[in-house]
Amino acid sequence: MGKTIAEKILEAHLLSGRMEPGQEIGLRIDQTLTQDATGTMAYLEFETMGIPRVRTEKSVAYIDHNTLQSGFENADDHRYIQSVASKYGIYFSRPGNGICHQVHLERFGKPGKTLIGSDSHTPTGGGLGMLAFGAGGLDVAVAMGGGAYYIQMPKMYKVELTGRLRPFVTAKDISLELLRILSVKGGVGAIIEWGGSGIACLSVPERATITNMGTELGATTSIFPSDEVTRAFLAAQGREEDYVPLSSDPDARYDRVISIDLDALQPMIACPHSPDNVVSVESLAGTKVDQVCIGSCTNSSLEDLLKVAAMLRGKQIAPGVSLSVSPGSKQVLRMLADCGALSDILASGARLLECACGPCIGMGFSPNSGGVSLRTFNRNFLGRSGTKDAQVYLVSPETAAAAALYGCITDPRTLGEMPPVVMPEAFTIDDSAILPPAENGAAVEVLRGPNIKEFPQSRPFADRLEAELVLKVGDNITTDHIMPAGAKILPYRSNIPFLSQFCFRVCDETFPERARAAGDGIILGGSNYGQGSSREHAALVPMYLGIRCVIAKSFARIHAANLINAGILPLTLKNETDYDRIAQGDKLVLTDIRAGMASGKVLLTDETAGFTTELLCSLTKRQQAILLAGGLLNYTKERAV
Ligand code: MIC
Ligand code: SF4
Repeated sequence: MGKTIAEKILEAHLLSGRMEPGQEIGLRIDQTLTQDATGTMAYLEFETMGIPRVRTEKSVAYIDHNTLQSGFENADDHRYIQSVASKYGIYFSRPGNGICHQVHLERFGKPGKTLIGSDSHTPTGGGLGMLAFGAGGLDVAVAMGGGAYYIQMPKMYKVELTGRLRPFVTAKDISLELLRILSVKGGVGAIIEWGGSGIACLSVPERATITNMGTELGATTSIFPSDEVTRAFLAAQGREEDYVPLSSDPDARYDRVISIDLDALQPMIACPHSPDNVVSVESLAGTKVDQVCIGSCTNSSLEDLLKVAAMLRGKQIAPGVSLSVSPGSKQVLRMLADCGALSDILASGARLLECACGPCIGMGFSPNSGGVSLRTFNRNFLGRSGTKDAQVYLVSPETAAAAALYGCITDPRTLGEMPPVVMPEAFTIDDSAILPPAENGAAVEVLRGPNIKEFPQSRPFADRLEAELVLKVGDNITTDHIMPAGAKILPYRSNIPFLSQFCFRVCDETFPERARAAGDGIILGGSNYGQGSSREHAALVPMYLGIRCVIAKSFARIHAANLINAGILPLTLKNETDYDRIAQGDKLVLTDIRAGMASGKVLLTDETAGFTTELLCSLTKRQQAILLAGGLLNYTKERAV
């Protein structure tokens, strides 16, 4: 039988397991990436493994999230990561060099290779034909040490594009349209392959916008074929030798096929507070806008910003709008400067921000109270911008530029002709901000600052757990609810005790205190619990606060893995109606946990409500052993001796 692109790459990297849906498979990982907000933890974990040098083909440490330095914390963390990278054989991309996914695409990504990154948007690499996964920091640490990366064999979905994008309709609109069709849960358990005649008109950065936002669908990853478009991109980056062609077989089998007709597509917009809350831009035209932000790993390529510059050229932004532009990389910024497009952007009244995540993760540029912000980003979760009552919408760079000019949501197609944009034949190559590791790592001293606190210790599982249900939450809880980010909190990503004060505060201000007071605790969630970021802090911090188990209708993939790695037991409701019977504050008892882990069913007694019910526990043998050892770090250490 024919194979999909993903199946071909999986097969070539298979270390264990059978490639049958739902089975756990172990994969050899060629490349890893980290960013600073998850990187400090990943490197602390790597250090405890006692491995002298990474065993991957290429590992890169980026600094792009925590770049505001309003105290010693971020600066110390940057210095720690730089020294650790140099010691253990990891390339170091300096702050200011750009957003990890954009730089990785430009300088390191290779078709046919596997990549895992401690950031949920690592699937951006799928735009180049890589099989790229977001993962928790501990999984990345293990892969750097040469260990396998485990996933459940996903289903295969295909999105067939026909026709051509019309002027002012973009790759971002394709992503938003798919989110409208599938929702933030629609890609769970699947790899999405993109194909059809319509992909020929999409450049690699446009494809990367689409694979980037596959994360918002909950997909395991997304991938495009590697074709002449890929070759041309790699050649323009001076890396044509990295090109290999990749396509699916004509008789490859897909579990689901979705078609999108590009000729009929129009500009789309995701409304507050979820990326799948999508309508047409046209339907919201005239809504007043206070702020527009262009950038993030979704839409900060040279091509995106040349289009924005062309639309802004010779014009002024509306007086009521504040516009920020954050180029995705130093390469993008230098090329904008060299061709004069930067000048067009600045002359329009835009504010230029660093080549970093910036406002996307609430690091500056928070909207005014109740403000309407249009962003070219991928997430508009409640509170993520740093202003809890802000109304954040997600759009394409073209729709963003149109809103900045007119001060209200504007369908860019009403602006007349799209000014022509010509992409240069070759990109400017300047890798001076990517520092190679030391030849002799043993001689490098790792530099630590006082903000780096100890990794919290999790405990092995006993057979019985008596605990209070300390929090009950609804569907689609994101990691931004569990462990918020933003300028005030993000500098403390290596300080779990400090972070713990902010856990779940978007939902319930009293949670951290109540959880601590309760001792052992349990959380009850709805469906798709833990969607969003790969931050393992959303598991480590609850673990630090005493959470031993999370019960939900269903879990997001990376978060479920992070819970297990942190030694927290994820259980799913067998009868969804039990959700309504269990109340916050109830005393819960789980019995025969060990046997239940093996049989797939754990008994729960709600002593307060007075009933007993069965919960599902779908753990592989490896995951059971991790939980019984008290988390992946303990498990890895136990096996090393
Ligand atoms: C995000 O977009 O939420 C982040 C910040 O990039 C996270 C990683 C993190 O929390 O550090 C992600 O997507 O994984
Ligand atoms: Fe950075 Fe935002 Fe991309 Fe996350 S989604 S990596 S915060 S730009």
